[in-house]
Amino acid sequence: MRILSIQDISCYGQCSLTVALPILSSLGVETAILPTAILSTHTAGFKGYTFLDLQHELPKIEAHWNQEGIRFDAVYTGYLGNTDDVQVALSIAKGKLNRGPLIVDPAFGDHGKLYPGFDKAYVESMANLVREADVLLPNLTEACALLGIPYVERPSKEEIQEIFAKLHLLGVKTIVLKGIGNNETSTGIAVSHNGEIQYYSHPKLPRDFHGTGDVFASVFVGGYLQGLSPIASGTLAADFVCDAIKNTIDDPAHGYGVKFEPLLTALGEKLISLK
Ligand code: PXL
Repeated sequence: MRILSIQDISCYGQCSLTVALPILSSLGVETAILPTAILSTHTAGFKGYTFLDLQHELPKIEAHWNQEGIRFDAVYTGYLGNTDDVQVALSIAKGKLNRGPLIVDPAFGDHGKLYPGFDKAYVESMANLVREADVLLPNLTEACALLGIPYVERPSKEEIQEIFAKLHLLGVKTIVLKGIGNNETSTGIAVSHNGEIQYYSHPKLPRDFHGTGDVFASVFVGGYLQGLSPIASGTLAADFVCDAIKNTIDDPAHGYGVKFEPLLTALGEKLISLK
């Protein structure tokens, strides 16, 4: 199992590739990277971050890999940076390098808002990538934005079914929707796969952290590519995010991400017990 993850590198701040690499390694998945941009930090809660766009480098890396006959068993994309980066990622993910599924975490917004620097054009370019995806991992903000419908914070079961139906019409086979059943004390996921919708809910912890979407996506990708079903992969990922938040919640100095590292050995063992 050798995959390619296409995302930015946020040098400091526990998100995107600095989260994906340790998690996927601990789940036994060899992961090559294609960084779309290098930022000094992530864009939430830091001011004056730097941003170096690497889009022009990516086709050169792709050409070299093709010359070497390198192939991947899946591509997993996350935060990409700008519309051109999405275009380049799309052409690479659908090109010769990838002989497996494309797993897309849209990673452009949360809580009804787009992340800084993103606009309607970015969402539309991400919709083009989503049309090619086999597995999609949106939160409710991203699902609604991709469909061009108003954000619903607490959708009914009927509204969830409608969101899934419309996303499937774009061409996606498997969808894991995050932030479902959200209330004061619990939250969860809904998974739509093979004509069936399954739910998993878990306690909601009283503090929000940045980067948990990337932690979720990375654990999901590792579990899924190691043979777990979509709902089992989503459950593994949701439980891991909860454990990582519990491990961080009492540390007031640690607000930029979650302290997931001490939990990685147990995560690897849990995957083995589930296989
Ligand atoms: O966690 C997603 C993410 C990744 N990379 C960068 C970000 C964010 C979310 O804001 O800013 C640079």
